[in-house]
Formats: sequence, structure tokens, C-alpha cells
Amino acid sequence: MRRYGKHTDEDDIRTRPNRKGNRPRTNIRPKHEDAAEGMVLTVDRGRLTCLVDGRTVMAMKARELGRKAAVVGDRVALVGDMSGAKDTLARIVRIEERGSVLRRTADDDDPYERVVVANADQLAIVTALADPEPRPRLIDRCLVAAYDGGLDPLLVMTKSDLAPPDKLLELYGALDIPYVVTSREELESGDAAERVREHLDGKITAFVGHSGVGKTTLVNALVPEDRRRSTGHVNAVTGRGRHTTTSALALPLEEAHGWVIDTPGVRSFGLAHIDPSRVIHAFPDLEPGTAGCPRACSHDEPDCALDEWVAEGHADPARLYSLRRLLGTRERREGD
Ligand SMILES: Nc1nc2c(ncn2[C@@H]2O[C@H](COP(=O)(O)OP(=O)(O)OP(=O)(O)O)[C@@H](O)[C@H]2O)c(=O)[nH]1
Ligand SMILES: [Mg+2]
Ligand SMILES: [Zn+2]
Repeated sequence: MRRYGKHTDEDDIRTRPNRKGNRPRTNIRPKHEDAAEGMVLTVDRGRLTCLVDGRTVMAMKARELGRKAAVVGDRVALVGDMSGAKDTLARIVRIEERGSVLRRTADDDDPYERVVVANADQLAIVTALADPEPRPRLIDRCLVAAYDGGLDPLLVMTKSDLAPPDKLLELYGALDIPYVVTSREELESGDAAERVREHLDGKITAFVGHSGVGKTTLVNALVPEDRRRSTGHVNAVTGRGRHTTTSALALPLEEAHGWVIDTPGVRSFGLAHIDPSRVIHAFPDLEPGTAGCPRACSHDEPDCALDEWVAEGHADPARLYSLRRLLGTRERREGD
């Protein structure tokens, strides 16, 4: 006779003979073990749209979750009506552990951090080369949030039909971040989507940036036509007649080759929660040089060992300059 697990006792085996595929009953099974797995696609005033077994299911948080909030990208366990039929509502009973967390606060003094997106592999930091003007301080802040949250950054520079990317490329060159430059013409020909897509394969990529830089335009160019973000109820029309995004939404790329997440434009990216020691992990060429630093070194003080490390030729001075610019981004104002 076969035993099914170490919690099976003789009694159990006797009363439930060798039925293939049947697990023994134990009283240590997790709560809601028959719950379905889903992914949160969007959240709208307490209603969460989840993908469950290829179906779109509306759900709400079960009371037992307390104050814990599920966000776009979260893997969740659901129970209840999972038919996806109109006016049905499933319940989210568990939020699975997150692989990555993109966090921001309203400003640097705000202790209340919000999770923007969970489980994204990559952060596409979108900046227009003009209209609106690039804001390097905001890009730096998004980079720090990406490094802190465990996401790989990708720089997307849009509207190259309006201004050249040279200055920005110079500023970010030492950081070795992959980047794509796109224009109106390339959007229309499909070239823009093609070149961005090369960086998205098999990944979950969240698109962030200032309002009006072209995130939704790009995301819509990346996904098949029938999956595009509608500009109806999810987007609000601004005073100037432009559609501005009001909620984050995950959209699948063709043939399950990844996901793109469109997010509302941000004016600032507060970093109250950032741990500098996690940022330095993104600089593997500099990290060993911190061994000689004083305790709790800010890496921007006279005794910092990184100056010597760079002077000895172990790393490029431009890299140290970039690291310090990022670490110092909390002390400086965003608008510079
Ligand atoms: N000239 C030019 N305009 C562009 C380009 N990409 C997008 N736009 C325009 O920029 C405007 C804003 O684009 P959106 O995609 O709505 O910007 P967004 O980043 O989603 O803005 P929010 O949702 O408010 O955060 C639209 O009028 C687009 O047509 C580009 O490469 N060149
Ligand atoms: Mg948008
Ligand atoms: Zn140091």
C-alpha cells in the first residue's frame, strides 16, 4: 500500500484505500487550499480585475486580509465565483510573496509609502526629449526606486522628432542602462514598438514617467490591437482634451511573451523609504570598494573608501560620480 505523505496515519490508510491522486486528509492543510491563483491586472476603487485561468474575474479583498492592499502585478489566491460572468465577484484571500516592489511616497517627508506595482522585472523610465522637457532629477529618482525595489531599469526617450537625445545619453552613459529612443514617425511605422519590444521578452515591465511623455501611446503600440487600453472610462480627459491615465493597468504582450504595465503620470517620486545599501548593489563594480568605508558610510563623505578605490583604477570615476548623484538625489530638489 502506498503512503501519500508523512502525516498519513495507519487509520487513514485503512479507511481510504489506495486511490490514486488522492491526498490524505490532514488537519494541517493551509487555509483555502483550493483557492485559484490569479494576477491583478487593475484596481478601481476597491474592485480588482484579476486574470484567472485566462479569464478576467472581478474580485474584492476578503476581510481577513485586513489593511493589506493588493496592487497591479500581485499574485493572489481567490475563492468564490470565478466564472467571470457579469456582476459576479470573487474574493481575494491571500496575496503571495512579492518578487519585486516598486514603491514611492508622495514626497520625501511622507512616511506613507505606496506600492505602485508588484512583481515587475523591469522598470521602463519614460521621458520625453521635449514637451514636456526631460527632468533628470525625476529619472534619477525612478532609477533609485528601481534599484531599491529589485527592478532592472530601461530608459525610454520619446519624441526625438522634437529634440535630440544627446544630452541625456551623456548624462546616463556611465550607468550602462539599456535605452531606446523613439519618435512620432517610428511610432507610426511600427519601428518604435519593435525596438522597445526587444527589451520586453518574457518580462513584466512597468512604464513610469511624468504625465504626457507618451507612456500610454507606447504601451498601446506594443500590445495587439484588441488588447489596447481604451480611452473611455479608464482614462480621464484633461482640460486640454488630452487623455491622461488614472489607473495602472497590466496588458499582455503577444503569445504570453511578457506583460507591460501602464501607470498614471507622476509629478514627483518620493524616496522616503529608500535604503542606500540596496542602491549600491546596482553598482557591482563599486560595491567591493565599500569594504574600507566607515560604518554607515553615506558614500559621499571625506572618509568614504570609494575615492581611493577609483583612484587605484578599480572602477571608472564617472560611475562613482553617477552613484553619488543618485544617492544624493534625496537631498536635492526634484525640479533641478
Ligand atoms: N511628437 C510626438 N508626440 C508624441 C510621441 N509619443 C507620444 N506623443 C504624444 O504625447 C501626448 C501624450 O501621450 P500619452 O501617451 O497620453 O502620455 P502619457 O505618458 O500616457 O500621459 P499620462 O497618462 O498623463 O501619464 C499625446 O498627444 C501623444 O500623441 C512622440 O514620439 N512624438
Ligand atoms: Mg497615459
Ligand atoms: Zn563609502
